Amino acid sequence: MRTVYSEKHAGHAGNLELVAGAIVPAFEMPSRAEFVLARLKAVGLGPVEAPAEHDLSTAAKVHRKDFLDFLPTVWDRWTAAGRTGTALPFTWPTRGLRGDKPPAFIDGLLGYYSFDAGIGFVEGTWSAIKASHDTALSAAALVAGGERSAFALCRPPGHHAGAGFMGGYCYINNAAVAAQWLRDTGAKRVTILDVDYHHGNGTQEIFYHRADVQVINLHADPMQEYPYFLGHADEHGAGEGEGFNVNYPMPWGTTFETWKAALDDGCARLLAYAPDVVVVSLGVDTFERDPISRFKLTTDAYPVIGETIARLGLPTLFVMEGGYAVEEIGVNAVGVLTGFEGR
Ligand code: SP5
Ligand code: ZN
Repeated sequence: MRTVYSEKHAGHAGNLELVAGAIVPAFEMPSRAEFVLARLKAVGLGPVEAPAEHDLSTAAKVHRKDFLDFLPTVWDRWTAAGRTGTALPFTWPTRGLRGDKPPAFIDGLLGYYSFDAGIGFVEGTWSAIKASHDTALSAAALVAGGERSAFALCRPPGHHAGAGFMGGYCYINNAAVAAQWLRDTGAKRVTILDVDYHHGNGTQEIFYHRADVQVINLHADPMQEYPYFLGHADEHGAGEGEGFNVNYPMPWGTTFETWKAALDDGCARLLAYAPDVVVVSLGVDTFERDPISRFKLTTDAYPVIGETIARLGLPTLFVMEGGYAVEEIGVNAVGVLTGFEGR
């Protein structure tokens, strides 16, 4: 399997986040991608190539234009305000406030275009976001070009980013942009299968009213877990998208046995939809020792996930999302890929 990877992710470093009442180094850190890269080289998964540059025209079909225009300006606006360190939001337009009027100053804009504080910016953040987007599109092009599968080693991740907002370490929704591009280049139907521990709220929002992209999400129950405000079982799409969004919320402590039953059910829903291509939002924060998560999957589960996805018999694009047990992220993520390849 060919991997697309950009070293530019490394400029998105030294980020901070609020966890349990303290500001700490962000769990989403550069070493994550480096451990995955080292592991796929160690097992000889296949060639690793840099992405080509892609413009934002496909991203503009799944994200709002004003949001995409804002992202590259964050760091300049932050430094123009005399700031250093990490650009972070602290106020959001929730119920009772206006969500239709972006303010002018950077502090207000950061809140307007996000839903949480897990989206710090440093000087290299935009370049990493753009490279991650390019990585997803270049890997999608491999699949569209006839490869059975490809791996987009994206960092930062994407599935929490919605049409007009970032959040949860995510800025541009890489999997959504890839799915849109696959649609535009000939796929009639695309399924996004999101196996990250957290609900992919951004992906759900982007495609909620569409019938051409099925979205299947396996995740921790939002009654207990981040992102809290989306991901319930009764969210099944609306309008033309009715029936094409499928959620499998599961409680803290879920083991692979329960999780695998949800995956099998999701795979049956996927096959009934008969997509031309599958995009897997590949998070491995379901791992038992993930520092921010509470599922109980063990390392030997990941190859089984890969085998199960391979049995769908469809061209498959893997897009890296979460996973914060840094030492094990490589073994677990690459375990899915080698499992897919049947070795
Ligand atoms: C892509 C992705 O996996 N994003 C996840 C963002 C999660 N952000 C909120 C994390 C809340 C952590 N709370 C648990 C603290 C345990 N010490
Ligand atoms: Zn996650």
